[in-house]
Amino acid sequence: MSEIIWTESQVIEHWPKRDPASHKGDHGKAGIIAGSETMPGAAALCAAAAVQSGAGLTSVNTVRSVIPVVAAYVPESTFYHRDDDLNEFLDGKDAVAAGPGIGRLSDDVIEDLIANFEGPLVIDADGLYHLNRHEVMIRKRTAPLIITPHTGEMARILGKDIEYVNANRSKAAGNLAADYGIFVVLKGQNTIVADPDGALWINPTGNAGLAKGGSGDVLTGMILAFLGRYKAVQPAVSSAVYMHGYAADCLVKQGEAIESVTASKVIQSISASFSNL
Ligand code: B4P
Ligand code: MG
Repeated sequence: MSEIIWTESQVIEHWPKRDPASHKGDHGKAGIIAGSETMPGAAALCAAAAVQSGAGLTSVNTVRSVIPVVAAYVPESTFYHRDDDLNEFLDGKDAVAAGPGIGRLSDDVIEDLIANFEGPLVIDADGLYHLNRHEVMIRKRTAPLIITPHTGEMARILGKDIEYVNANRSKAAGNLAADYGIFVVLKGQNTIVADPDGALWINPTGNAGLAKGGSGDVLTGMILAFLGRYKAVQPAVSSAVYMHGYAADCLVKQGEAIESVTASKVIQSISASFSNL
């Protein structure tokens, strides 16, 4: 399997310019299925990251009690209630991300998305918990599927232990991507993006300040926004991973203590890091 570092010059080369005459529909209609009563922040962070990363329209599908929390943090979002018709929510979406903070009992929605959503679909966090149940449907799916496990989640998907994944990161990501025909984002230091053809793209940015709850939700929102703005999946995903790490690196360079990096601060750093490129 070839391993290629996704560098700053590749991020710049693939960066989608914002046409001066464009309207919001040109920059991606992003759908987020996230949050639950005990995890409202996951939906808020994911939505804020998508908006900051340039998504044209960001809609959040969540439970009733979470809507005011997200609306206060991200007033640019629109909302759908989790119990309403999923097809109505999916209508017109260019890309969808599902999983952050939804709870492990919400597997029906993941099954429905894999079977029925015809655009790029990102599955993260709790959405990955029962992924293996959907193996047959994943193999049948023709639209892109991107999964974003951390080491612990990857170990569960593979039915191996964490030590195995740590010792075999490239092989684990590459084989799963090629076997299922999906994109696998294996997170951690030097996150790996494996594409369905078996190519591996290694991320050089990021720091241990990201090893804190909420960082993964931010990454999911960034990947979602980039998918809505790019034509090809791999450059979108690799560039989002790069900019997520780069935003955290910018914070530390500007004097933020590594211990004090937070997901909210990474979101605030997205704008300056885009301008730096
Ligand atoms: P969860 O409820 O799954 O919470 P989380 O996913 O860990 O939070 P979050 O979504 O913010 O972070 P994520 O890793 O997705 O935790 C449940 C359980 O899983 C916990 O018990 C936890 O200890 C365990 N667990 C979590 N991660 C584990 C791991 N790696 N190995 C074993 N067990 C684990 O996203 C974090 C983001 O930050 C990613 O983009 C990642 O690439 C980046 N990042 C993290 N550390 C980095 C580093 N050192 N350098 C560069 N980037 C880093
Ligand atoms: Mg996570």
